[in-house]
Amino acid sequence: MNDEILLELHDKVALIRLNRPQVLNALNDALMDQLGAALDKIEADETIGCVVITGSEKAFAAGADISAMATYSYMDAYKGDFITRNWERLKTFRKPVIAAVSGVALGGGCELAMMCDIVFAADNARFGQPEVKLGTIPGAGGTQRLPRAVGKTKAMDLCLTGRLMSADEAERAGLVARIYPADQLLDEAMAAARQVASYSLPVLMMLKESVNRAFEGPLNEGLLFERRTLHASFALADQKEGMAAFVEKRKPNFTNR
Ligand code: DAK
Repeated sequence: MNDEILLELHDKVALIRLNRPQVLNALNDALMDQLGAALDKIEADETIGCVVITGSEKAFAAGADISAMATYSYMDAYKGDFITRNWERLKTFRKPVIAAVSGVALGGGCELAMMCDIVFAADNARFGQPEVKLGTIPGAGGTQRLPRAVGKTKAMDLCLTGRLMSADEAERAGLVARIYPADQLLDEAMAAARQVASYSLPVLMMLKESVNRAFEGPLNEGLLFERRTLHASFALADQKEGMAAFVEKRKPNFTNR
């Protein structure tokens, strides 16, 4: 089997590189299977606190592999649970994930970036949902996550025209958290991931779960979930340690308990 992704462990940070450069990291079943397997491994590894997913300088991912799906029938896609079964793994992954996007993030590539928790972009990055040009629609969350990220009118503009959006526009619209020169992007994403991973892992997981509630339910339910999760955090040894360290003017030593 080819290495459709490359997994590197750097202390508390896992770096996943999408690795199909000959097709601009177009996403096929094998790549998504390997991504899911890597996420399983990282989830089970207590020492890892944050993940960075990146592509090449030219492409984060140019979308689902068009040649692989071009001749699919409805039944092939439906019965095979096309892409869905292996894409869902990222959605259920509980540790923080940073997408470091350089070059194109189109179609499924943009959808993959949006499934991550934070998106950093290189100044050469371009985002889009050009499926309309292929006679189909975004199918891995694009019609749902893009409006939540950039608002309805810009999401409609991007999906209905298939045009691409620059890193600057994506940052202004709220899809991208930070922009860096392309040659600094990965270093900056790894530095942010190291910072995140230095905190208590159960707190990071609680935080991620709570922020995600903002996208998945009504405000009152989200606020209640947040409040109860805050209360639960007071059961953690890491909460005692974090607050004691502040009072004693020293660095906290979190134990993920
Ligand atoms: N699939 C397969 N191959 C691709 C590809 C893709 N998405 N994108 C690029 N490639 C290949 C090209 O065919 C070319 O291969 P060779 O000709 O060298 O063999 C190689 O990568 C380099 O591409 P170009 O020569 O085109 O490079 P350029 O710099 O000229 O252009 C480009 C870069 C990104 C503008 C262009 O390649 C492009 O427009 N690519 C297609 C972008 C696109 O339409 N993406 C959306 C794909 S549809 C689902 C979930 C998700 C999806 C579907 C279903 N379910 C849950 C059911 C997602 C759908 C999509 O993403």
